[in-house]
Amino acid sequence: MFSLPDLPYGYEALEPAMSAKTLHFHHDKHHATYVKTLNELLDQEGRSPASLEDVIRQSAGGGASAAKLFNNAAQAWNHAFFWQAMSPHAAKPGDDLQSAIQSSFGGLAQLREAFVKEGAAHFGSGWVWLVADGGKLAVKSTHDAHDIVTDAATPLLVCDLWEHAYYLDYQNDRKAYLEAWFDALPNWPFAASQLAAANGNGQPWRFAAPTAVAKAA
Ligand code: MN3
Repeated sequence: MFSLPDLPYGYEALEPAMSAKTLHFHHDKHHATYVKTLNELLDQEGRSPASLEDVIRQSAGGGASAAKLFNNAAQAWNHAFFWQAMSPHAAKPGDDLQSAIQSSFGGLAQLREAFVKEGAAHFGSGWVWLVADGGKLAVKSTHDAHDIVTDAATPLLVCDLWEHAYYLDYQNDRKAYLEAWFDALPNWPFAASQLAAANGNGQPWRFAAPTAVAKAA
């Protein structure tokens, strides 16, 4: 079964951009429920997959019967990636990442503008991503649970656009949330390691492998 990953920092660590109250609800309730439901669905189907990425790929586009499994698997993955994509330590992109941002967007300010615009304009729930795709960086958004696992692109960063991610701190002002998020929270060293992996240096981040569950005979 898959485990709910711990936050890589304390609940207060991302304040004031993201409150401890938001993180408690978001991690301990929302993310936990996706992981719990995922494990229940896999148990019902008698499946013991090798990785969460396998579950996502196998259930993607699988019609109504696979949709619930896909949604919970993808949301388990997306939230774990989202926690990694944030850091309490404000930093600037390192040299390699900065030069990729420069060549793809013209600079960090232009990336910020594109990221905030894409996220603010995204209709309904979803995610806004910075990805590496075919040697270029790009900003894209996905709907609901949809992720980048089934995509050729490699995700570098993600910001959660579901209301549960920001409503306690920003009410309906998603744009203010995105601006504060981009200015304070991106984990640029993590994004740089994802970019290196996209370029063949090292492995991209993966969800922790499931632990075996002893089955009754
Ligand atoms: Mn969420």
